[in-house]
Amino acid sequence: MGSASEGGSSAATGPLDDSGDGDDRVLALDGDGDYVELSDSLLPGPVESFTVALWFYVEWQPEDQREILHNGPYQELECGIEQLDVAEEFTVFCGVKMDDDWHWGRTTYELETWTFLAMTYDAQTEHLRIFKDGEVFHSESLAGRVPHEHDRGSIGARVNPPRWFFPGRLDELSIWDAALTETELNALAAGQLAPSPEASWLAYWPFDGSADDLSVYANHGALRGDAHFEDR
Ligand SMILES: [Ca+2]
Ligand SMILES: [Ca+2]
Repeated sequence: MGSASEGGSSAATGPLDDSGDGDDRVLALDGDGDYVELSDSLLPGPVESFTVALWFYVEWQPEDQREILHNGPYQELECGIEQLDVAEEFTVFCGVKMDDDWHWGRTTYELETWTFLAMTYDAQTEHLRIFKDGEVFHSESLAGRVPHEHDRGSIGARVNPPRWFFPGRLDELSIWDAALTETELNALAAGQLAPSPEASWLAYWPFDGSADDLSVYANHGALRGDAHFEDR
């Protein structure tokens, strides 16, 4: 996967429209007061295993940390971007807090490039893995409990008070009740993975003109600031 795989691969081309209606749009955030406030937690209840997956595109990297998604302060789950030093090392990170300890993965990303990010936790194998464009950049043996306290989730900022606004575009944010395999993640990146008996949506925000969650949990988002939708 990644930029080396051209021709038919999705990772090099960005989010794909799997609805067939030609109406694939993306959430556009200007990095100044724009975000999506969810009506409920990112994880709707107790889960053993999970996957969080999304496409992101950064317009410009601020000097401070900015959020892709966040849940807290009790059910802590977070992905974001951060400039580590003046060497223009732009990084993307994801983490989950389990049994009171944060577990993080971090890697570099390219500006103005659609990038597919995924974090999986498999309770059977006790393994946390984080992927960029289908490649693992963090792998950790981890036994513990995924937090499930009720909490307010947000996309593109941290809330209470709103801050750390994401400067770019987000698309196809999905959360699953299983740890997707690499094959499944590649299919998801290609817009070809649908919920099944093995893996179901805990949430799905396609951002095709609204911040509605198309899963049965209906954790709909409200647009704040100038958040809007653009063609991919
Ligand atoms: Ca979309
Ligand atoms: Ca704004």
